[in-house]
Amino acid sequence: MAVLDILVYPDPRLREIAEPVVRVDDGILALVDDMAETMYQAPGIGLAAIQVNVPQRVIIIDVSKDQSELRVFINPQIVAREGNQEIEEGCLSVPEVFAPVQRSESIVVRALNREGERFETRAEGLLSVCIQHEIDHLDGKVFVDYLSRLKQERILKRLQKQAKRAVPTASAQDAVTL
Ligand code: GNR
Ligand code: NI
Repeated sequence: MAVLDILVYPDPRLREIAEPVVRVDDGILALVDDMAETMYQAPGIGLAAIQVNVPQRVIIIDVSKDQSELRVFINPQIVAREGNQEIEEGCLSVPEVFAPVQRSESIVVRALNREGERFETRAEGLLSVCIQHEIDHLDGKVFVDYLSRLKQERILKRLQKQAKRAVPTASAQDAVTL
């Protein structure tokens, strides 16, 4: 098991469309384990493989209070949706930024589990939001895409400042003085 690096917006690799998993093999299971360790230590309630630079259609979610209900969705598809809800979203790839986003209230998801078997489940509330947020990642989308251009520009500026704070390397300093 390993904690993986999480790509940070606006990294262009977050714009890739993830490929369907062809076979749920040991490599995919090892990826799921590493993703879980990465999500729990962040800490976050969801993670898409693309966020750790693996462009495959794998997402994990745990919305429990005590990190006891890991859910794994491989090749997830939303097959039904109903209603609307808006909650304040955050993203491990957009650190320290939170904003309300409109999503479907209740969804039905079809996916493969860790055994490679097909299953279907209904989700509402936070779980439903999280699944929609993660599937967006697989399609190269980030929650800030739903915000106004003004908010997107503010977020980009904030992340640029954060990056300078976090990594005061020679190259980052050069970029400022150019
Ligand atoms: O940790 C996360 N919290 C969260 C809160 C509200 C709506 C969605 C999320 S998902 C996010 C983890 C993440 O970035 N997943 O891609
Ligand atoms: Ni996210």
